[in-house]
Amino acid sequence: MGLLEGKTALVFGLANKNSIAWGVTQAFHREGATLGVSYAGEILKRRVDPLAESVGCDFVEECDVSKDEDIAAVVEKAAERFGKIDILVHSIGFANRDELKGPFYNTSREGFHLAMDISVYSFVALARAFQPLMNPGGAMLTMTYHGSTKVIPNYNVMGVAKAALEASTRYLASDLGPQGVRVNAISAGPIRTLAAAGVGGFKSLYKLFAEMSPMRENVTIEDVANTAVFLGSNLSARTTGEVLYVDSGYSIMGVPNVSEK
Ligand code: NAD
Ligand code: 0WE
Repeated sequence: MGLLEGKTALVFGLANKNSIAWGVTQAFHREGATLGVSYAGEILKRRVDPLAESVGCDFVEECDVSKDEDIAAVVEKAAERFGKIDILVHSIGFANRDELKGPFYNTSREGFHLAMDISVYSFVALARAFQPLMNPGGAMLTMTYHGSTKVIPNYNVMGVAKAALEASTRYLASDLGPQGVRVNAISAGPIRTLAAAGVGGFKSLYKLFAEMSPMRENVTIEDVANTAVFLGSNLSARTTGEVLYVDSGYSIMGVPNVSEK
């Protein structure tokens, strides 16, 4: 029997087959969950529709999380279709490309606001909007990165946004705990997704990761997805407000393994 049998999950942030959200969707399907997916805009529909179809998911909704009316519309449709839901996955982040290079102090006011709105506030807004639909024993999940607590060159305003996202996870966990809903974050190592494409220095960062992490291996969307299964399932019944690292141990290292060189 699947670990998510009898549970309904909504996954936000599907863009293409490389998306962490797609890994999560596939793993949830494998574990027997009933699924709904959401994507950002019209242009992604062409990619997302066939992916959803391949896992027998016919709840596929467009939702730009910067628009309150879009969020309200998905809530209404989800209530109509599923009644209650058990798992909500937030796998969304965005900053303007020009904020992800050069000194952090060059972050514009507008760029700061945008990154915080799409990457942080959207999780708070989704949590509020879906809270009335959540079954007790339910779980909410978001995706974060080590740049929240340590400086990763060029990650800049996204690092600040991830710090706020992790703090939001704790506040939401405190709010929703009494109704039996858990809220956790997964901190994934670097993965080649759309959100990593064209990021200056990503390639060397990716390579360094495999060399420096205790397990000497990069992280896949399947690795992240299996942890999402755990955090969405009853196996993690008493874990909430946590940031769980899926990073081959990278973040525990103080210096690289110089003895190997
Ligand atoms: P991705 O590009 O596949 O996913 C990012 C998603 O955010 C896309 O589907 C995009 O459409 C969506 N999005 C952007 N603006 C939106 C909006 N206004 N409304 C709705 N959706 C919007 O890349 P990914 O790597 O799968 O990213 C998913 C999450 O994982 C992000 O929060 C990212 O920060 C986080 N993360 C990624 C990595 C990595 O190395 N790839 C590592 C750790 C954490
Ligand atoms: O969270 C992320 C992705 C963040 C991201 C990336 C982009 C690139 C394209 C947010 N917005 C945009 N906007 C774009 O226009 N990661 C953890 C992956 C990532 O992004 C980096 C990294 C790593 C790792 C950016 C700079 C340095 C390292």
